[in-house]
Amino acid sequence: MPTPPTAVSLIGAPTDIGAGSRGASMGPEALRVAGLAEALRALGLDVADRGNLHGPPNPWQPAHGGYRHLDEVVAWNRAVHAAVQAELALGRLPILLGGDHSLAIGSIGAVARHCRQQGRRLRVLWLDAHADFNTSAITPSGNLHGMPVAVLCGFGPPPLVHLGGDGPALQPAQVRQIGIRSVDAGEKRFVHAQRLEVYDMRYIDEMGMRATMEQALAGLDEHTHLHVSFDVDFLDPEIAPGVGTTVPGGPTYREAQLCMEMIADTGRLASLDIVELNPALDERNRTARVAVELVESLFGKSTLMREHQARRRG
Ligand code: EXY
Ligand code: MN
Ligand code: MN
Ligand code: MN
Repeated sequence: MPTPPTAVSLIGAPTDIGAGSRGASMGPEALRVAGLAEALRALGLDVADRGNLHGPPNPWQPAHGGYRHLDEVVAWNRAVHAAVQAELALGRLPILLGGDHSLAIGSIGAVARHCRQQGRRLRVLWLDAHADFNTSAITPSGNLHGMPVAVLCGFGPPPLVHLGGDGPALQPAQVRQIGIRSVDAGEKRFVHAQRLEVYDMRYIDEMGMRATMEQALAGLDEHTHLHVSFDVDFLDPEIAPGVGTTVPGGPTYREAQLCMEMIADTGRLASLDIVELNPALDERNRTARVAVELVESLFGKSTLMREHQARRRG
């Protein structure tokens, strides 16, 4: 059995700089209030909360040249990149507490650079209602939280594409997208052109979450660093109303939990983003609590019955 990670570091990035609505800046604190650190400690992990990063305020401006707040998004992502890189260098598993999903550019940029240095293979699981594969030419909004996968694959403004040094952070073949159900017209064409591996909700409905995850996780080995980018809007709005971009028809609680449990079973999880939680739109922090419960499953919390069944089977 692979060894699960034992030391994790929470990094707060309190900003909504890339989002289309305000409030994701309160995400890190809502996850803390929902008991994220305590829940992970209860699983036996060494948890360090590094506090919050700092960056520019949200000027709430319209798009220029196809992007909203590009300079500010670059500044926040530089801070995220440095913080994630520092934790990876310490041999700890970084957990980025967003903040909006544009911050995955810095987070995954640092992870990709670390993997190149260590000669490890990188697989990214993108759990999201959205493909986040827009560019300045096709975006309907200019919001950079709709573009991080494209940027990480080399399609975006140079200061973001080159945040981590040389070349794009990722190849499209390293990414698996799960839960997708809202993709813009131009974005859809670009997803096809770049041959992204997308397991959309239709696929999950027809094949089931188990078969979906078996395919998304196929080919991992002991040299693979598995990064999970968990956009909370992945979840059905019935269980997760506290996000800026709800899309009906997402995974149920149990489907999402099975997804997390199957990732945990690989023993390869090595870095994580929790993004797009918007406490201003939540109901008494219930979306934050659901996110914490699912992260517990991601780190190996399982039901007593499963252990019991395994023991009975011998
Ligand atoms: N595709 C839309 C856009 O680019 O504006 C909406 C993107 C929402 C992105 C959310 C965070 O995943
Ligand atoms: Mn997203
Ligand atoms: Mn999303
Ligand atoms: Mn580069």
